[in-house]
Amino acid sequence: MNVTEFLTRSSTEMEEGDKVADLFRRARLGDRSALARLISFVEREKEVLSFVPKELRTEGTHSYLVGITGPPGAGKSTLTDRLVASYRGQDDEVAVLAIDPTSPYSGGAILGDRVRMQSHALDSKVYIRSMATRGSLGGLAVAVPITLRVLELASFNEIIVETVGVGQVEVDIVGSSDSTVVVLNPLWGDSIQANKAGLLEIADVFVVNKADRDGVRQTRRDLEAMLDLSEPKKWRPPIVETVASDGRGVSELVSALTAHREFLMDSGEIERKRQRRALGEFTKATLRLFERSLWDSEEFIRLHQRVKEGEMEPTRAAQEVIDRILRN
Ligand SMILES: Nc1nc2c(ncn2[C@@H]2O[C@H](COP(=O)(O)OP(=O)(O)OP(=O)(O)O)[C@@H](O)[C@H]2O)c(=O)[nH]1
Ligand SMILES: [Mg+2]
Repeated sequence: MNVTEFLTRSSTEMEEGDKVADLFRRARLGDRSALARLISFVEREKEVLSFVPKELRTEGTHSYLVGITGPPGAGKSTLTDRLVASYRGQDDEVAVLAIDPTSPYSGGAILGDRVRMQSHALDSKVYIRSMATRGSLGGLAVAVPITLRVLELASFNEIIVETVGVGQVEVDIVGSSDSTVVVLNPLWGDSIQANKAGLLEIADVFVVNKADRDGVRQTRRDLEAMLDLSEPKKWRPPIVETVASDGRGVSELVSALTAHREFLMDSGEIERKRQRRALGEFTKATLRLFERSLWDSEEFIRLHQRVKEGEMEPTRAAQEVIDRILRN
């Protein structure tokens, strides 16, 4: 089967498409079980976005996307809980996507995250969803952006993505948000670790959480020094001190986010961010689809065998795959 055939849907797939379209309509009206089913489809790598009903597509809904990242245990979930409360105070509908809360780094199980966000468990205007990588980061890189689109189509005002800032995939995911919050703690050597993990480049706002502990001023100085050394940009990330566990500093964080959002709008940067996000999604989805469809191609399997037997040079075989499949 070639790519064209792969993309041509059978009649049963069309029926499934109708079902998915119906789920989208229900999700838009606030049906959480429909939303949950859509996201489960995405996790299982089923196609959903091509079945979004026309009337939902044309509205061009845009949610404000906030990414929260930082080292394990920095207080990301506690802070997320506070942010949710603040947005709910404006009567907004908020979705939270907690990525890989079962990761060995975080030590916090999904249950732990739920507990920390439990103040919103009974609020029908808040939707909290965990997504585990199950070791498949490649899958995650595609599943997260699609899930964010699904949540956007369900018309949440704000979507908060929480992820531990440990690997490139996680950093990429969160770094493509409209506003990215990097959460650090006092005197952990965090700022240096953050630098290594590439967290400094993606930060739009820095939070020094657990400001009830010693070393806040030192950490702030470290961060300021690092910002001074980095290339000057139109937006200099502010540093906000918070005590997420009792709510201190949270309103400053909300103000910093509002200021950044206004900067994005006024400078036109928000459009560029969305374009970059769409293009990244397109590239990743194409590669993923291509990779999956390769194994349905007899031509690919034949060449695979020839490389295995040492009958053909790998790069030449790769070129032939591209020539034959793409020009098909
Ligand atoms: N002292 C103090 N403790 C805090 C503060 N914020 C959060 N904590 C505690 O720090 C621990 C970790 O908080 P979480 O919100 O789960 O941190 P996290 O970054 O989401 O953790 P992972 O998702 O597991 O990486 C919890 O026991 C919180 O109660 C704070 O400002 N001060
Ligand atoms: Mg957490």
